[in-house]
Amino acid sequence: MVARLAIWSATLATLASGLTVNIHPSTRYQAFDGIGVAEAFQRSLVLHELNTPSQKLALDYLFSNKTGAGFTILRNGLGSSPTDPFDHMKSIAPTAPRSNNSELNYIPLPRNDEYQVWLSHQAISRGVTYIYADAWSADGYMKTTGTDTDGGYLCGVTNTSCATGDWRQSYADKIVRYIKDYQAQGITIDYVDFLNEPDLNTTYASMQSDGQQAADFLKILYPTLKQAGLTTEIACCDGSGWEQQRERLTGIQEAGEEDTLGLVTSHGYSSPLSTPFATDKKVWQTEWSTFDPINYDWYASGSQSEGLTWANHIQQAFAVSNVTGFDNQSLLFVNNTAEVSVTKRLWAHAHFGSRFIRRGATRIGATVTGDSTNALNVTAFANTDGTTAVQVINNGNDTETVTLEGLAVPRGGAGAVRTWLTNQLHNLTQGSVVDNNGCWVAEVPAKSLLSFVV
Ligand SMILES: *[C@@H]1O[C@H](CO)[C@@H](O)[C@H](O)[C@H]1NC(C)=O
Ligand SMILES: *[C@@H]1O[C@H](CO)[C@@H](O)[C@H](O)[C@H]1NC(C)=O
Ligand SMILES: *[C@@H]1O[C@H](CO)[C@@H](O)[C@H](O)[C@H]1NC(C)=O
Ligand SMILES: *[C@@H]1O[C@H](CO)[C@@H](O)[C@H](O)[C@H]1NC(C)=O
Ligand SMILES: *[C@@H]1O[C@H](CO)[C@@H](O)[C@H](O)[C@H]1NC(C)=O
Ligand SMILES: *[C@@H]1O[C@H](CO)[C@@H](O)[C@H](O)[C@H]1NC(C)=O
Ligand SMILES: *[C@@H]1O[C@H](CO)[C@@H](O)[C@H](O)[C@H]1NC(C)=O
Ligand SMILES: *[C@@H]1O[C@H](CO)[C@@H](O)[C@H](O)[C@H]1NC(C)=O
Ligand SMILES: *[C@@H]1O[C@H](CO)[C@@H](O)[C@H](O)[C@H]1NC(C)=O
Ligand SMILES: CC(=O)N[C@H]1CO[C@H](CO)[C@@H](O)[C@@H]1O
Repeated sequence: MVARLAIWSATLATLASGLTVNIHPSTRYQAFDGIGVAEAFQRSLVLHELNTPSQKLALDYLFSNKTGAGFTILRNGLGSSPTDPFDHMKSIAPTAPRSNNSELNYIPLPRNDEYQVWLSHQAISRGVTYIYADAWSADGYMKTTGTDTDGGYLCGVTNTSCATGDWRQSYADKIVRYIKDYQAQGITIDYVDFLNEPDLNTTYASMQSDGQQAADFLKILYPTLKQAGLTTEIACCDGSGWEQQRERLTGIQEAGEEDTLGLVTSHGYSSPLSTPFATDKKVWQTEWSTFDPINYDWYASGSQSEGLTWANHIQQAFAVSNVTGFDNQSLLFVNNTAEVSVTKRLWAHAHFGSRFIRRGATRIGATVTGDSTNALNVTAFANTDGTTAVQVINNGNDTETVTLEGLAVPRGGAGAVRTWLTNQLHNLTQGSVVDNNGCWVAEVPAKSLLSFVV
């Protein structure tokens, strides 16, 4: 008895010096749509070529809400290339029609799409809720340059003058056809973007556009989608960085076309995510990565490609930049038809995936008290089923004893509170909390991400 008391008071002494994470359920922020992954550029084919057990493993790593990251958004590529060598994405209208007034020369869904259709079904069967189709460019014959690669502009938008005329309606018709082709395969495309990194001119498929020029096409695309009876909403513009996207969104707003958008999309390469965009539209970060060699570390030197770095990027995207979705890093590597390995980044994403946070959840207030120089960063999301997921990142060098306060005691008491830990040694390892008079206490090791699920 005496011995037990001694242990108990020692525990309390440790607790008293710890930090408190305060959850404020009535402080409600943006809705949560999910986290996502892109398998454009024939990456779906790579997954398809895996042998059966490895394929199941890879798909489960990405999409399973029981054993994987629980991604619920899939970003597919909408092809613009005339042919499909290497990773090129072939168009459904690869050869030029007689003129901009003629119907396009449609072909059945090319190879890249066949595998994207397959992957979309695999993803949906594992709980994916959003399919996002993104075009890197219009077809070459619709552009000022005559090719889908190396930048150039869509004929018909501001500051273009093409001998072949205005191709905006043709491009809009092609997008409608593409959505209907997927529909015929049982796949609803929820969002479509007609641009990718329109601030860049690259050697692969690329099409440039500023906000005014995007607005010039939105004027045509929006009514064309409506007339076709499609519920697919328009996303724009997958700017290569947050500020490049902000500039394009501002241009669209100034041109009076913001209402045509269902979603604002940005990448994180050219400039990282920062203050929110001035919009009531939902915002997704749809591509951001490093091009470093494969890095399986969670934390070694704090480099850009480590898991902990990405855990912070994801958390800050939701907490600071007001996104409702966050897509893709180099998460999973396929070496040959049998070998699949995942990086720690996958487990960083998993803390924000559908195992813990479901579509329709709302981000709620979460603050840390106890020591103003603490190294914790926290976020919290309330699910519609009454559960709450709290993500605590300890960027510091010391283990922190963290008390969670502010949430109603769930049925089952502390036993209904679970923790999940990821760091250099752990990949989402399940644990439990100590009940301290209705407050729940857990240790968060240095350089770790711990989720509480209440
Ligand atoms: C988990 O995935 C299954 C499909 O495998 C889906 O039916 C279910 O709704 C998902 N659950 C959550 C909570 O997302
Ligand atoms: C895009 O870059 C290529 C290669 O540098 C260049 O030849 C071309 O003129 C550029 N296109 C535009 C529209 O700036
Ligand atoms: C069109 O060109 C004019 C003159 O070069 C330039 O001032 C304007 O910014 C351009 N507009 C767009 C939308 O590119
Ligand atoms: C074809 O281009 C011409 C010249 O720009 C334009 O007047 C016409 O409306 C375009 N056709 C279609 C179907 O958009
Ligand atoms: C955050 O985004 C939502 C839409 O998802 C919007 O209604 C809200 O005003 C935004 N908040 C801020 C601070 O920008
Ligand atoms: C994370 O913590 C750092 C240091 O306390 C702070 O500067 C930053 O704003 C925090 N980020 C979030 C998302 O809370
Ligand atoms: C990829 O597979 C080859 C042959 O099976 C092997 O030699 C190589 O080490 C593997 N590379 C990685 C990064 O796993
Ligand atoms: C955790 O995942 C990494 C790859 O990200 C793997 O190398 C390691 O063996 C896994 N550890 C455990 C304990 O499962
Ligand atoms: C952690 O340790 C490193 C190296 O000793 C130091 O540079 C860094 O400031 C420490 N971080 C914190 C949050 O104390
Ligand atoms: C741009 C990028 O990083 N894309 C990657 C997204 O994640 C999938 C799965 O790990 C990779 O195949 C893509 O290359």
